[in-house]
Amino acid sequence: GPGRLNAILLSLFAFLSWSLFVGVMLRARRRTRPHCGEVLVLGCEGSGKTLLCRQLERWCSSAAATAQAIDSKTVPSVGVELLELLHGNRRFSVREVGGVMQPVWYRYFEGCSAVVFVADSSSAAAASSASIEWYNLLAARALRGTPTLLLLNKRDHPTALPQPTLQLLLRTPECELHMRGLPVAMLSISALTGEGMGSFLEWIGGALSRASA
Ligand SMILES: Nc1nc2c(ncn2[C@@H]2O[C@H](COP(=O)(O)OP(=O)(O)O)[C@@H](O)[C@H]2O)c(=O)[nH]1
Ligand SMILES: [Mg+2]
Repeated sequence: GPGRLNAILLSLFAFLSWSLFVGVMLRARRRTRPHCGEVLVLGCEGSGKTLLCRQLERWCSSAAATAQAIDSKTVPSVGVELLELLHGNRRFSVREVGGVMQPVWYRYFEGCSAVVFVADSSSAAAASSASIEWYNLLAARALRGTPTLLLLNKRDHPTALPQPTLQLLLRTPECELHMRGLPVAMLSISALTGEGMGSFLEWIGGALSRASA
């Protein structure tokens, strides 16, 4: 009868408005997810910062991580580039500051929750330049207590230096000794193939939660 039809329509209406309400709430929650901080990406020119950021963007997109290659043609970045990313339930930003801006890197120290230094490991010359900047960075007083990561990039490269040579050039064992007690870590990665990105994102997650704790 008409009573039954009314009841069906009423429950249909109730169901639709409930789903609308839930949808709006979920969306609002997503939007108001707290910002967890900023990851500062530094490194010499051509070390792979821009490609790394592109890789990060891809890993953080909803399309999830695929083994598919990304466009490796990058344009040397002048100045500063800022990315807003969402990974898991973390919203954070990534700031790339170009190698030519090295004299003003320190200006960005205060606003960041974590520092990533990208080192090109594809040649002895590149690794040596990286080593100098890396040690300057470690000496920066403003970064005391900030989680800092040394990323050995371009591990896929045909001329990538063997690990022992790299350790010698970057003096990583000494660095560990010297920096004992400081939150310094090291990871091997390829911004081109995405190798090591999982561990890198894990490190970012840990650093951001430490910073917000
Ligand atoms: N083989 C290889 N090439 C890379 C890798 N990362 C960056 N490159 C290349 O190195 C060059 C400089 O990279 P870019 O991201 O612009 O360096 P940036 O100046 O630090 O931003 C580009 O031609 C990249 O495609 C990597 O992991 N492996
Ligand atoms: Mg760049």
